[in-house]
This record gives sequence, structure tokens and C-alpha cells, in this order.
Amino acid sequence: MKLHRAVSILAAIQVVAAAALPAISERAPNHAAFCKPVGRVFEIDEKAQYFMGTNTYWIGFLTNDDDVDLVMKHLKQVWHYYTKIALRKQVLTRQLWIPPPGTVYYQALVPGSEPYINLGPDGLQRLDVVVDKAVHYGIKLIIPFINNWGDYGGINAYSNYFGTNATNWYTSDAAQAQYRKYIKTVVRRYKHSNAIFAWELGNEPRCHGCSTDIIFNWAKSTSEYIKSLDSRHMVTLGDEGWLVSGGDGAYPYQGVEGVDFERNLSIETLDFGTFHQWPHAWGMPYEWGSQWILEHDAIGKKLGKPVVLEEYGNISTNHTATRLPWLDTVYYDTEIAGDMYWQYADYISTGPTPDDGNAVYYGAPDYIPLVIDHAADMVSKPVP
Ligand SMILES: *[C@@H]1O[C@H](CO)[C@@H](O)[C@H](O)[C@H]1NC(C)=O
Ligand SMILES: *[C@@H]1O[C@H](CO)[C@@H](O)[C@H](O)[C@H]1NC(C)=O
Ligand SMILES: *[C@@H]1O[C@H](CO)[C@@H](O)[C@H](O)[C@H]1NC(C)=O
Ligand SMILES: CC(=O)N[C@H]1CO[C@H](CO)[C@@H](O)[C@@H]1O
Repeated sequence: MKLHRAVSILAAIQVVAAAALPAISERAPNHAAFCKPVGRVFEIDEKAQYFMGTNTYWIGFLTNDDDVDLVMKHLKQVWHYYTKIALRKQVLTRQLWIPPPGTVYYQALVPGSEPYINLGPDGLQRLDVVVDKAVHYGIKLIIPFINNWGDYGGINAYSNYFGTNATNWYTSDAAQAQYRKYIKTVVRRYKHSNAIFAWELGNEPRCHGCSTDIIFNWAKSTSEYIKSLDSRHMVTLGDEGWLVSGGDGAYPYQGVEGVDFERNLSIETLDFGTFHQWPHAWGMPYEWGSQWILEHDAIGKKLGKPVVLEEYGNISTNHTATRLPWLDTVYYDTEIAGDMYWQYADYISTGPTPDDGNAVYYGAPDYIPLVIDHAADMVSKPVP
């Protein structure tokens, strides 16, 4: 989802330490088994199972440990109790051009200074808290390394620094070298943690108007690089699942965003496929969502890989009415390994967490059919 919240205009320039990259730190191992693909589903905590999960892009930027704890506890209370597994996609992309004072950021790309990966208390130490709480509560995380969108910096932040743009970022040696430094820092930090479900190349990578070769080649070489650093965790692309034919030539089937879901899923170092579902934003009726789900399931079946519906939503006064038909399709008509709704919401010390019109709040009436009941269905669904 492209967030409809612009990153604040930066008036003040914060001077960021411009020293050489800090030493890579590795955090202590925990010894439980890692998640892995088995056929079309995943082995999670040593059991092959379907799952349900959600998205909370904001949790890594919270500065109060108790807020992180509260969210994790709520996930565990509801999901762990019923399902033993909850997954969360963590949009880990606050890589800012120039970070405003007081902002949690993981990487700063300030023109005139060396790129700076922030291992400090307002940097990756905030992610440490999320990972530690996830271990404690038995939650698994998908960690993306870049955001296609400008929210939290994303590719734009690199482009401001390296003089690239939304399309040639993928092929710029300088930008890719820095992206890999960042990947290496994060992967080494958590490579022993079983709270990591998978590493994700990026949130919704697109290369508008490009040949699909560009993202294909980038996805292949980047996923190979991640596997060379950490062969035990899964790797996925994080794309929206764009197709290059069918659908009467409607927008999601035109390949115009430079992504070929099927071709990319054939890459050996990608363990599973992801797709997103934003019918309204893509000019499609919400009912079309079920067709999109069936099509991605069929491709996963053909290639023998798990496929995850990683984001879905449609702004509506009644989330249940729009989403239940999709969830029924996932559950009854496919072997989609899991679905992750956009977006989890809760009440923390600073007030309600963000609601872009798609939030389903912990404890709200629609949380029961859309989260508790569906999660219970998914985890008890027999694995073939
Ligand atoms: C990016 O820059 C290249 C030339 O350096 C240009 O061909 C391409 O169209 C640009 N892409 C965008 C999205 O502006
Ligand atoms: C889907 O979302 C759009 C955008 O907000 C809205 O206009 C439309 O009514 C929604 N569809 C349904 C069935 O709620
Ligand atoms: C929302 O939709 C569901 C399913 O169609 C329906 O059962 C429920 O009554 C609706 N809720 C409201 C507040 O309209
Ligand atoms: C390696 C490769 O590209 N394999 C397949 C990828 O998907 C396309 C269709 O999009 C197939 O034609 C390729 O054989």
C-alpha cells in the first residue's frame, strides 16, 4: 500500500555522524527451528500449517517499549491462542534523505556525508526491541529492505543521494552497493533469530514502463546475495503480483509496472511468492479480488511454491462485507499459504495507531469475523 501520509517536509538539517560504517553486530542466537517452505505451505514452529497475519509498518518506529509489548501481547492473545502463529510484515524502510531530529531512522543518506546506517538507540535498536518481543511472544516477522514508495524515504531517499530515479535505481551500481550494505547489516544482526519468517527485497517494487528483465535480474541477484549471507531464512520479493497477460488486458495484467509475477517466482532463491490486492486503487471492482486470488494460487501450483496474499483491503464502511468473500476464496478454493490483512490497528500510549480507512482495530466488532475466526479457520485447515 502506498501510504497517503507524506513524509514531513524537512526544514532543519540534522548533522549525522559521517564516520565510516559502524562495525556489524550480531545478536545472540535463539535455537528454535526456522520457518521453511513445505510444498505449497510453510513449516512454522516445526509444523506444516496455513496461517493468517497482518501488516504494521509503524511498529519499528515506536519509541516506547511498552507499546511494542502491548501490540505483540494482543497479537499473541488473539492469534497465538487460536492459531499458534501470527505473522507480521514490518515495513522496515525508514531510510531518510535527511532525518528530522527526534525521528527513528535506520539509514540516513545525507548529501555530502557518507551514507550512515544507524545502529543507535534511535536506529536499529528500535528494531531489536521488535525482534526481541516477537521472540518472546512467538510472532514471526517479514522484514522488507526498501520501500518503492516515498513513505519513510524509500527509493526516493537513495535517488536524492545517488542521482538515480524510480527506474534506474535497480541498475545503479552505487545505489545497489549501498542497498546491499544495508541488507548485510540487518541480515547479520538477526540471522540467528527464529522470529524472522523471511527477508523481503522490498515493499511493492515497481519499475514503471520498464522491461520485466530489470526487476527479474535485480530480484535474482539480490536474493542470491541474501542467501549467500544467510542460507537458513526464506527470501521473498514483496511485489504486488502483477501479471503480464489475461484479465482482458485490465491494468493488473499489463505488466506495465515492470513486474512479471510468474517469471519472478521461478527464481530459485525466492522461496515463495507474494501478491497484494487493492482493487479500488487499481481501477478494479472489489469482487474481482477473488479472481486475483485464484490466479495467483494457480501460478503457485504450477511452480510448486507457496504463495501469500500479503496485503489486502478496500476502504469501506463495512470491512466485513467486502473482505469476507475474499477470505472464503482463500480458505475454501485455494492452497494460498496465508493471507495478511492491511492493517492491524490498536490503541497505544500515544493514541490510536494509523487508520488509512483499512484498519481493523484489535477488539473492534469486525476483528472477530475478519481476524479471530478467519485465523482459526486457516490454522486448522488440513494441509494436503
Ligand atoms: C530515469 O532516468 C533515465 C535516464 O537517466 C531515464 O531514461 C528514465 O526515463 C528515468 N525514469 C524516470 C521514472 O524518470
Ligand atoms: C472500495 O473502496 C473504494 C475507495 O474508497 C470505495 O469508493 C468503494 O465504495 C469500496 N467498495 C465497497 C464495496 O465498499
Ligand atoms: C457488515 O456486513 C456483514 C456481512 O455482509 C453483515 O453481516 C453486517 O451486518 C454488516 N454490518 C453493518 C454494521 O452493516
Ligand atoms: C527462468 C524463467 O524465466 N522461467 C519462466 C518464467 O516465467 C515465464 C512466464 O512468465 C516462463 O516463460 C519462463 O519459462
